[in-house]
Amino acid sequence: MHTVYISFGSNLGHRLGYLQRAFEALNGCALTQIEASVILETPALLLPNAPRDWDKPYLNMAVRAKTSLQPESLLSALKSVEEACGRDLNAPRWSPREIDLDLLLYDDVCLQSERLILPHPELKNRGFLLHLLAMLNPELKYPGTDETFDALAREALKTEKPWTRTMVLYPRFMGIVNVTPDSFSDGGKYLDPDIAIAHCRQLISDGASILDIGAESTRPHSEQLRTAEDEWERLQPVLERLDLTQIPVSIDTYREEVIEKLLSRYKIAWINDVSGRLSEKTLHFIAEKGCKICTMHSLSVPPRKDEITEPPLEQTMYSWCQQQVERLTHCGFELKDVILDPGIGFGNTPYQAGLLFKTIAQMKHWGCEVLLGHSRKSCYNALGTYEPQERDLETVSISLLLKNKVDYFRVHNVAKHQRAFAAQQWVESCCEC
Ligand code: A4P
Ligand code: MG
Repeated sequence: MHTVYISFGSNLGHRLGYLQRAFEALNGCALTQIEASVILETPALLLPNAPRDWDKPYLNMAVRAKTSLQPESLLSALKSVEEACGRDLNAPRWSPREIDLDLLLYDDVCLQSERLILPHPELKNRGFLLHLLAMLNPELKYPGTDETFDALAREALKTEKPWTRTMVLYPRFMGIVNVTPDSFSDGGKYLDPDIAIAHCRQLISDGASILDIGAESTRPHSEQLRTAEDEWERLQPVLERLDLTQIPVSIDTYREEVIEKLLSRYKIAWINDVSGRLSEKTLHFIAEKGCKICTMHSLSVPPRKDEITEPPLEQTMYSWCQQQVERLTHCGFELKDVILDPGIGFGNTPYQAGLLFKTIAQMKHWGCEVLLGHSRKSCYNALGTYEPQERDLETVSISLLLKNKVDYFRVHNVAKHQRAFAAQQWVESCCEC
């Protein structure tokens, strides 16, 4: 087996989504024991006289991995993943791209063939690449020399540091967009469609993998919208202005009329059903449209204090998952298109939330993905008397604790999550190998 370092770059479309897609295509196929660095956002390096609209910031990342492929075969594997991700391999040099995969190092091989140069010829000219490799292994030596990446990165970055923030590839964050007057933490802030759109763009730029747009608050005691028409009137102006081919969007709704209209007109990635009780007809329709379903455990919507799951909670959740999986697969969903959500604060007490956090890993047993919606919830009142918008610290710390047990964290503050996860990822991926 050979040790390789590969750089990933994207500056077109949903950049984080492309990095994730390429990573998944390589993991377990061309590459094994793959470890990702943090992701940096860097200004585009351009050739002189490049068109101005090529000046789009990149997300750049490096991975360390093992491979049994020879260098040229590995290069071919990288090229086919680029193509599968939609990159036009004939586009001009250094033009914006969905994904760029470059082989930086292959053991300590130095070679120059018609197709391949090792180490990558630009490696020493790119401060951000030296920095990423130094973060993965400061003691690694540039092939054929005694120079460490620690020394190379320090020298290259003496005068400038071309990035301002970092993020991580995983877990995935679902950014919350409440187009409502009365949501518990940000009600009224994004009711204006233009402000809602700006918030959507900000969440994607902060590192969200998907947005969850909702037009009706389901906080305790919230007033439910009177008609599907009211809900539609809030959703439509936002959806009209978003480029849904670039941004994966989930809609938080359980009104069947709204779902019917939505999926007939727009490319929606998920329906987020907090009732968990859609009719079979609607479920069949969602599955036929190739849309995923997120189903949440809830005894009532909005949650009522007197409707609480009786002990034992674990047994209730087990039976509910079993029943949902049976029903949803019967209605045409594949398990990969079902996301289970325990519904923190819906039919469970703050004390039971503790148990749900502790046992959520068991939900993975069903072969579906798992989503946790714990952001700023009132269960954190068990720890203090903070206003909802002050509960990000508690939210982030629970997310960190559960990062290997949950696929999606549905959160208000994606930027703070990315900062915290990047710090952990740096240390976890750093080693001397
Ligand atoms: N090739 C030779 N050696 C290698 C290698 N070690 N790894 C040949 C990968 N490819 C190698 O590359 C063109 C040809 O180089 C390949 O077909 C292969 O036979 P490409 O990736 O298809 O095209 P490219 O990316 O446009 O060209 P190149 O020369 O690889 O450019 P770079 O170095 O990838 O630069 N700004 C920021 N902030 N972040 C970036 O990641 N990237 C670029 C592209 C420009 N500006 C950037 C960034
Ligand atoms: Mg390249």
